[in-house]
Amino acid sequence: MSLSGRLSTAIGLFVVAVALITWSLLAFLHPGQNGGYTDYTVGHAAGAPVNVEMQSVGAIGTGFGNHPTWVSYLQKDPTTGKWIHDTSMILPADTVVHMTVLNYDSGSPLRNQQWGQVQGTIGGTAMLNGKSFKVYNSYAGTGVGHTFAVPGLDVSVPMVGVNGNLPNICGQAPCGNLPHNTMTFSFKTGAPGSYNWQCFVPCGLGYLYGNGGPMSTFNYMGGFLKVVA
Ligand SMILES: [Cu+2]
Repeated sequence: MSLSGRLSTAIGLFVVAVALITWSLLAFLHPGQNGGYTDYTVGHAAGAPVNVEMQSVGAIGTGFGNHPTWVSYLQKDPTTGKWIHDTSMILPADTVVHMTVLNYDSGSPLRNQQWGQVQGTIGGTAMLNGKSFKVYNSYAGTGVGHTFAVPGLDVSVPMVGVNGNLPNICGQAPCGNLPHNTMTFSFKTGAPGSYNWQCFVPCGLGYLYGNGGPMSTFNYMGGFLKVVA
């Protein structure tokens, strides 16, 4: 190969290497599809409540990243209405948040019965398919799959599982009309700050005590609420 040929090959390879490094750095710094936070403050009128819709699934599938078998939450983009693999949000302070979580995952008896209690919501209750409840007994019924808990706001709500023996359990998000339980509840964001939210049910199957993998990876079983003035 001529000198100019070798030189252009070397330059070409160098450009590819730089592009790959930049891409992996950006992917590492911004794991979410929207840069890690979905913004509910755009066009928000002061005092108006905010609606957040999420879904929890037993397996995220191949459309949302590198771990198709992991359990995960997803969030509905309030602008496009599309399900995105992004579990963090920017919310206005001192604002009522109406949460709707569609849980498509099966459940099991809880290791800690405290996780079956609804805490910190407005009225101290949540709705399971339209019926109000304060405590879910995970030894009866279909068990609990996950929790949506914000320790900094004392909020915790169990996500009641679907019957795992159903033939049409969702195997890949987003799950559409497949069997699910609809959990609705409301809470107030309070003062500006960064509040983590997480699932406390050790649902990371195949990981040490169920607490690795999706339980300890951004955008799966937890995220952040960035509350702004
Ligand atoms: Cu979980």
